[in-house]
Amino acid sequence: MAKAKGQYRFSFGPWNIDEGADPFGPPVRKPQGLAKKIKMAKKLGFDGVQFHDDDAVPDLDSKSHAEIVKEAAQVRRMLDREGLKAEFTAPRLWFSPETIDGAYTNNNARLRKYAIDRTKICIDINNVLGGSWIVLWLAREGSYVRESKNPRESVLRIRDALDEMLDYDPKVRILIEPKPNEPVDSAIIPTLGHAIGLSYMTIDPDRVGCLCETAHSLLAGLDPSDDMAYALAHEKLKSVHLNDQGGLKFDQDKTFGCHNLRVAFNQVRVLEEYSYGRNGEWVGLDVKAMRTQKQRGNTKHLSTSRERFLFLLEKVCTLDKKLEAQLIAVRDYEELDRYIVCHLMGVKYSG
Ligand code: 3MF
Ligand code: MG
Repeated sequence: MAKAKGQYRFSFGPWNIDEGADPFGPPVRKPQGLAKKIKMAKKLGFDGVQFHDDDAVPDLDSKSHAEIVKEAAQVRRMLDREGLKAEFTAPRLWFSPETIDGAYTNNNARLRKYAIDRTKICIDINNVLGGSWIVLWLAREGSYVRESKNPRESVLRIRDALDEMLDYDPKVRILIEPKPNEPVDSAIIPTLGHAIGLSYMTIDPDRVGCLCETAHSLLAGLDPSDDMAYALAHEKLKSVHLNDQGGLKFDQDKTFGCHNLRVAFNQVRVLEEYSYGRNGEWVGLDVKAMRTQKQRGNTKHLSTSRERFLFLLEKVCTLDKKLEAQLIAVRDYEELDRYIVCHLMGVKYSG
């Protein structure tokens, strides 16, 4: 049964309001603190915030466990005051000197231990924040030089790391956010299919799901709505990072639907058709403002992405399903295509 419209809850992370730096140039906008970003969320129509462990507790490697818990509790109070919820916390395992050559797949045992210890702290922070899951974007679990890492061993090391997390906290739920490349040339877990396969290798597959990001599927040459459908068929689609991407380039994190409205429509459609959100799943928007954007309007990409999701939801709900079924029954897919495009463009369709 289709879910009533307007019941979606939206979330984003503090990194989605940024200063516009890129590998070729410095920041162009003023930084805004976490407290300010949390305050802005509600006004922008969002109900949830996503975190990296060190978004909630900056410089956490230099702090005691008690200090970490105390600071996380302060962030929890900020959220409570605004009527917001934490969606998830993700360990930032790609920034420190310890994770230059990867986290769970690092060739050095001492550095692999750093990654596990840091993840356990992230789980503790998430519990204080009240987040539903932890998210693993396996940023540096891969190689630049094929021979530098054992790819089979790496899969088993990531599995062992997942098992250790599941064992550490019997309630923790883990989502894998796969991405085929960037920053590494070649990722060990590049797609949702890999992530789901890996989940079944763990000691508790029911607590391991996935997060599908539009741009990451596109970078793997896949259709994001098909990827979502695949994860839905496994009952493992627990979060999404909607955005857009102009083909096989760097990860652009463009405003949802700005590049390919039809691909965006099909993502909204598959989520709506299978009642995504009914069990507390959020619609996350992992979008970035263009570097050209001035300070004013530095959150427009967030409100526009949300607005576009809702416009497309309207298109999903007003699609003539009977006509669609008739055209499928007679195998007139040319006509089906014509109808869908008329519908999306808002022009009158005459059969
Ligand atoms: C990279 C990403 C990341 C993750 C984030 C939370 C910085 O391409 O998409 O954003 O979404 O780390 O898992
Ligand atoms: Mg993402």
